Amino acid sequence: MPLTPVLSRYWDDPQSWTLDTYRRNDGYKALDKALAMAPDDVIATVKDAGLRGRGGAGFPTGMKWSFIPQGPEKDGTVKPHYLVVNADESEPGTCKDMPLMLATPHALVEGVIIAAYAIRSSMAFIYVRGEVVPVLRRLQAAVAEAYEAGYLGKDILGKGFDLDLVVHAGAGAYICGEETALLDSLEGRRGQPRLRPPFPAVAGLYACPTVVNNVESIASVPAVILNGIDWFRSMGSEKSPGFTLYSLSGHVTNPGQYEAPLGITLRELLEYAGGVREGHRLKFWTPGGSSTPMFTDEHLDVALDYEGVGAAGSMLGTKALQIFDDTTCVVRVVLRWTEFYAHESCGKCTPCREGTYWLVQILERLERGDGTEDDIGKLLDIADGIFGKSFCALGDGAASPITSSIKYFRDEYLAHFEHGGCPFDPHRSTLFA
Ligand code: L3W
Ligand code: SF4
Repeated sequence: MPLTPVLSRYWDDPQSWTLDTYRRNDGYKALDKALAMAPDDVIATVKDAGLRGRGGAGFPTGMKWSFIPQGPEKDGTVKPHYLVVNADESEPGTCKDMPLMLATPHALVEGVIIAAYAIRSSMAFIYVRGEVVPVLRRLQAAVAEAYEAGYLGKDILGKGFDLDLVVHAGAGAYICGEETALLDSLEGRRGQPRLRPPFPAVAGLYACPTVVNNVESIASVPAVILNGIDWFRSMGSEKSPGFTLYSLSGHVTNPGQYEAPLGITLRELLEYAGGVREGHRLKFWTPGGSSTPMFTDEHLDVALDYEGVGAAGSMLGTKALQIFDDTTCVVRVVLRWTEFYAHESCGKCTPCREGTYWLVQILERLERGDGTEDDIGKLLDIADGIFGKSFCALGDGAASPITSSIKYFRDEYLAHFEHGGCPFDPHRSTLFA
């Protein structure tokens, strides 16, 4: 399957982040086209194209937009609508939105204006992870350029549409990538998930109808509007159409972003990326970041779309393909991920708050060689107590590496206490090396 650079096509252009370069590459032509359409027709185009959310869940973008109520509420009041871009990318392995915003921030800004027009919103926010200061600066500069050029503000391009766009820096909590925690944080409160339903489309920011979309989803909208439904559907599959960014990291010769139709396989992507690093073989990998159950070399030919990965027992997630070769201790990797989830757990619900703490304790003792065979059962019990019983998806994400690693690498867990420590430690046995 060939690569299909759309979002990443101009990333290597000099000054790719400036308005001048973006416009030279057809930037803001989609906005012209969209503003000549009725808002509902823009929604219908995105819906019929089949664009699905790129933030992890794959929810149909056009459908989400169509949930925004039109007209007055039952009591006759008209509430404002908000568009919020989730740019709080922080899942281990997930690294597509930051390069996109660094290289072509105007693709996101143009997508925001089109999406806001479609949902009849005159106020939009980009909630960006605060630690990534260069991205924040690029976005702020792009937004300032867009105001200057008349793409933002009052009466955009003389079409009578008004929009203000605020770039908001988060304070660096993974949980603020969960859409309702993000909204709480944006409102100035501590970022903790809210009960859903109501979904943000009904009661989101300041209890008003709100669309929350991922960066890549929104940045894909201009290309969909400009090139049309058939073009978008000429890539990918019936249920997972289009192109997307796959991020390859870890033990791969050329890590980076590879933009391809949905449904490409890891085997094909590895050919573009120069394969697993020389002299080693693939041991395990994640299809969509650390929250998605891991795969092994048995899954090299799984179609990397929502259906293919789901049928193979995982989730496409953020398409963050973390590659681990045969020198890697799976217990150590799972321990590191679990430490991340324990640290980032917001503490609101007991299964996740307590469960992730205990998972770390058990994994630590297994890793240093002080565990017992019972510990594997305990890990599975605790993961079972978290999965599907936590308040938000962070809990499920924390349980997934535990269950999937034990499913594929139980022997390696056993080896840790049979050999009194990590078999990959060069000072110990080299059983699995
Ligand atoms: C209105 C309904 N809206 C669903 C909306 C909902 C949301 C979207 C998807 O988690 C996953 C998670 C992570 N009326 C609706 C409705 N919606 N039903 O659709 O909702 P949902 O609940 O399926 O997922 P989610 O809460 O958005 C996202 C996984 O992604 N993930 C996370 C990666 C982390 C990052 C990052 O670092 N930035 O993306 C990776 O796999 O585990 O399963 O908008 O409102 N009836
Ligand atoms: Fe907070 Fe974890 Fe519960 Fe989510 S699952 S609400 S992060 S404690």
